[in-house]
Amino acid sequence: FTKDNTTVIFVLGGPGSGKGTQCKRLAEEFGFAHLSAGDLLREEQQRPDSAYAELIEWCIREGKIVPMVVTITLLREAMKQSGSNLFLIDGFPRSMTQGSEFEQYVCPPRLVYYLECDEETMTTRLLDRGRTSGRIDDNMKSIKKRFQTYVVSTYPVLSYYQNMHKRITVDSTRPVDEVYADLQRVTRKILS
Ligand code: UP5
Ligand code: MG
Repeated sequence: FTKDNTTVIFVLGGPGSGKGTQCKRLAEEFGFAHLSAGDLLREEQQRPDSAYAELIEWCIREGKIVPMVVTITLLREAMKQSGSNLFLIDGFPRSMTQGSEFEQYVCPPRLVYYLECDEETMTTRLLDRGRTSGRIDDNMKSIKKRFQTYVVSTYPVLSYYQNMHKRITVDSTRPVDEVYADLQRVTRKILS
C-alpha cells in the first residue's frame, strides 16, 4: 500500500466504549479491513514462539501501553496481509507518539471516530463482558488502570485530531443501533 491510495480511519474511545462492536458492523457494511490493535496484541501474546508474549501480557493486565514498535509492526503487517486499502484501526493510537509514528511510517488518518462514553457506563459494560470474555483485563483492578492510561495518554490524541478537524464525536452511551446509525451516515458521506 502507498499513502496515496490508502484510507485509514482511527476508531478511538475508552475501554468498553464499543469500538469493536461498531467496527465489526462498519467493516461488514462498507468493506473495511478491521484491525484492532488490542486483538493483534492478544494474538501475538498467544503465539508460542513470540518474543513479546510476557511483555504484552503484563502491559494488558496493567492497562499500560505496549511499546509502540511492537504494535505498529503488527498493524503494518496486518494491513499488508489484508490486501485492502480501506482500514478501520480500532484502539490505536493511544498516545501522541504512537500517532505521529504511524502517520510518518504508514499514513495519516482520513478521519478519527471518537466514541464518547462515561466511565460508569464503560465499567458496567466491561464487568458484564468480563463474566464470559476471558480477557485478563476485564476486572475492576485492571479497568481502573486502563481508564488512567486512557485519560493521561489518549486524551491528548483526541484533542489533537479535534484541532486538526478530523475528529467525529459520537455519543456511544446510547444503544448499539443508534450509535451505528451516526457512524453509518458519516461513513457513507466520506466513501461516496
Ligand atoms: N457494548 C458495546 N456497545 C454497546 C452499547 N452501545 N450499548 C450497550 N452495550 C454495548 O464493547 C464492550 C462491551 O460493551 C461488549 O460486551 C459489548 O457487547 C458492549 P466493545 O465493542 O468490545 O468495546 P471496545 O471499545 O472495543 O472495548 P475494549 O475492551 O476492547 O477496549 P480497550 O480499548 O480497553 O481494549 P483494546 O483491546 O483496544 O486494548 C487492550 C489493551 O491492549 C490496552 O489496555 C493496552 O494494554 C493494549 N494496547 C496497547 O498497548 N496498544 C495499542 O495500540 C492498543 C492496545
Ligand atoms: Mg475492543
